[in-house]
Amino acid sequence: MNREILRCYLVAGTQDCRHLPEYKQSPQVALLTQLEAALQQGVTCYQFREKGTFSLQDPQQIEQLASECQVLCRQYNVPFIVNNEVWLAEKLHADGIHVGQKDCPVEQVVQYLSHSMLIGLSVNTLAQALQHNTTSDVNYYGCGPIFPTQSKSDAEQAVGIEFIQRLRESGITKPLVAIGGIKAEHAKPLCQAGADGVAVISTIMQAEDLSGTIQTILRGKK
Ligand code: TZP
Repeated sequence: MNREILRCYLVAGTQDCRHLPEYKQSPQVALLTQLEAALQQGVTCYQFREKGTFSLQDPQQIEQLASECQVLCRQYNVPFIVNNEVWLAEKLHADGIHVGQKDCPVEQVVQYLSHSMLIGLSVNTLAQALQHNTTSDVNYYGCGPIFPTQSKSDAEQAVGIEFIQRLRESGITKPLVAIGGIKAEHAKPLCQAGADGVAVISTIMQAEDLSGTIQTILRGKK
């Protein structure tokens, strides 16, 4: 896979839009508006993650929204990745699926999919990363949380920037994207430690200066 797509990776669903003015009108409009603004400013990948207390629950509404997000991503030539919901990724022919350690095992995901797509896996320990290091079924690792996060209620212990360096020093060669509590100015030290980019929810969804935030993230990787 092209590691460049991990440079500025936006993860978001309607649960991350409650502060936006459009949310009162419709959570879906709020997400689509902020996603399009972020795409215009140059995010390199988008993960549709509709999850948690304030997320949509109706599968039809979820599919409709995911499909609209996918259309936007196509317009900007940005990969559209689905979080965890293998049925949705399969149905929409997404560009990828991202799974966590507690989600469907990667081997089962591969078997379920009728066509090939990128597979991302969250890792929080070196052992987890070593497990898939030499297999081709996982295309990239999402590493973290790097710092404590407000956006995931069941997040694991924060691992710090050193985790990325440790993975590289231990021979992990797969593309790595750092996630969890990351601010724009962390992109540079994380990339210097060996990350191919950073994935964020709140830093982009709550940005006061969206353009500046995304440019700073993109400049983190030289
Ligand atoms: N996985 C690990 S941390 C996290 C996810 C989905 C949340 C990241 O959100 P934020 O707001 O960028 O800390």
